[in-house]
Amino acid sequence: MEEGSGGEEGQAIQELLKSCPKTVPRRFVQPDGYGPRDGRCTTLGLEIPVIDMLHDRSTMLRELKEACQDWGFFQVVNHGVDMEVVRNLRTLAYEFYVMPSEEKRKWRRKTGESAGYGAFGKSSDGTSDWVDTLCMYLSPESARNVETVWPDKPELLRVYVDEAGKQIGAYAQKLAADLSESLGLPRDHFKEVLADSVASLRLNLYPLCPFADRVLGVGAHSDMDTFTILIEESEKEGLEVLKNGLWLPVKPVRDGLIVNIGDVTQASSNGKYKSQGHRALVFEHSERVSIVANYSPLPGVSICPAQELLSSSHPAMYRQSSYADYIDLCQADKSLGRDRVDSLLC
Ligand SMILES: O=C(O)CCC(=O)C(=O)O
Ligand SMILES: [Fe+2]
Repeated sequence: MEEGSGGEEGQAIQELLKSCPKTVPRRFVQPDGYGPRDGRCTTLGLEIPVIDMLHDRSTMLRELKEACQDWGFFQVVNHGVDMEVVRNLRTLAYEFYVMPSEEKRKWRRKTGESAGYGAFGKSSDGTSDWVDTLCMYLSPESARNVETVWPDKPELLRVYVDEAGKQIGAYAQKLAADLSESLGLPRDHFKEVLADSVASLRLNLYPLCPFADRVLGVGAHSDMDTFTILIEESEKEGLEVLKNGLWLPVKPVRDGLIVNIGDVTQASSNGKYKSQGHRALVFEHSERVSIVANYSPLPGVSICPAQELLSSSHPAMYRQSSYADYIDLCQADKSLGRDRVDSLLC
């Protein structure tokens, strides 16, 4: 997903719906062959792996490694995040999204920024996404934008964003260490990549969509970050993962977290772990709110394959780049789409 822009593209989807459009605005229409009905996987029984944190450590690490190599996506249960907090946050997100437009617009995303409220503008392939978002920075301390973009209504929203951010953040720390260990790296390897990491929490509302067969909530993309933790509504579909060239629906397990590996981890692991393409569908009769926590390095941090993974038979596949340069590269060339980490190939 790319940051929003002003004008029509910046108009919230909820606002657009108020004019009861009879036809779908062109900017949302997916190109031929890339629509929500195209390339869907109908193979019954194939599901992204589920990792149970209560399994014994060596089993859990092996399962983690296989999930990251084969899928780049997995669900986690018994993760330690208090799901009551998450449920309350989601309720507050729905309450925010039904507030009057003037109230929501106080927190709107400014041109060129990723934090704040509004439509997300263009997806990586240049088509607009059918999603309204509220994005808030949790860390580092200097990036926390509580006064400017964390809404003060509904009353408890800030409290729950903060608490959910802490809870999900605690699991993110464990995940970073486990990812390192599963690759045979020192447990603090990803901690170094993530040192004082940039963490954001995004509340994505996918409003009802009268044109659900032609548009996407989020177009096909990979995440540029180190990893993303997603919390979907229990058992509500919408998220799809690219598997063997086809789109496979994810069925969120009750009280689970969904993790996806980002481009930074693909580069750090020298291509062992996959930053997999994914997208989100929308529906005519069902809206949903997903909670998305992105963890990325600070802009100046260098991303490159870990030295420990390199040898004469395993030379570096990716060149070194600062994270800021990588983001600039991706934003300058939208055609990179979901394989944009390939732009760092040696
Ligand atoms: O909300 C979802 O289900 C997916 C969102 C996503 O992929 C993203 O925001 O990067
Ligand atoms: Fe994503």
